[in-house]
Amino acid sequence: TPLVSEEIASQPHAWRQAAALAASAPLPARGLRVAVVGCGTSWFVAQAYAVRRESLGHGVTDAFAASEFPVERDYDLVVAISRSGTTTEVLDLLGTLRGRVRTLAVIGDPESPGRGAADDVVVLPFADERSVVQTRFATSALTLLRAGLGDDTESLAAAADEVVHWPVPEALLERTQFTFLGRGWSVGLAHEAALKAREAAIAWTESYPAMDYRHGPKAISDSDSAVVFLGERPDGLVAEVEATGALALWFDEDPQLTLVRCQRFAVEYALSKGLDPDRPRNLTRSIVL
Ligand code: F1P
Repeated sequence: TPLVSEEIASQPHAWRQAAALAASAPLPARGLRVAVVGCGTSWFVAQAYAVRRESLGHGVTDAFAASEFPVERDYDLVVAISRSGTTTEVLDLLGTLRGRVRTLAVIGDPESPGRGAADDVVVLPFADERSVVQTRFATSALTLLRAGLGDDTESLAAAADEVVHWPVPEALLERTQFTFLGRGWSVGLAHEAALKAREAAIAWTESYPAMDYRHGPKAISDSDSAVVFLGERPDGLVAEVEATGALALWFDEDPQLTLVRCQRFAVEYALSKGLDPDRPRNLTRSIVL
């Protein structure tokens, strides 16, 4: 069994541990103007959380790739997410912000420089991973943050017990191009789903806000494509996807659970192509420049 499969399967347990930390962790208080930053997977988690927090009425929340943070903009708190706690752009930004704005780091590795880089830190050592491809840390960080917003993370973990063993349909594995669509806070999850299959399986994947599929991305869709919806499906869009010949797939559940299915897909697709999802091409566990 690939290592990443074990990490995927262990998510419900890790989510419960992450949620248990939420009550005592220095998570963003209601009403603060918050920016959330990260790189790669961690940036996509930042995007999902930002939209979730703001849409639940907890306050203005923006997400940025750590390299693109507008340092002159006024925030009350900057939250940096990094599994490794070593990613250069994240550490550089936290250094720049020191003394200028309050910062919180959410990291996986307690021994990393990320630990001392921010004013506050939450460490999720139980969610840290040996794999290059992130799965469990990303969803556990999101679960911690969502628990802080009052989301029902216990139901989520209970539902995930089954989803982590989802048998990926053959009809999906037969396709060669994959588009992931989200709405609201699941847009970030769609980007993360697409990244998983790119990293683990060198797959041609794209991701968009669902409504934007109509504005160009549709042109590449045909009977070799699959379109996976994370979250809400805009009226008429499934029919529009199917009219191109593409397979449309969706699940009526919390989009975080659909992301887990997409992680499962990434691993199974890699294996079906004879690739080792634990050894993704050209990637390392963290990017230190
Ligand atoms: C961020 C990250 C991962 C990506 C790759 C390189 O790491 O970009 O998202 O999958 O492995 O590193 P981190 O800052 O969360 O450790």
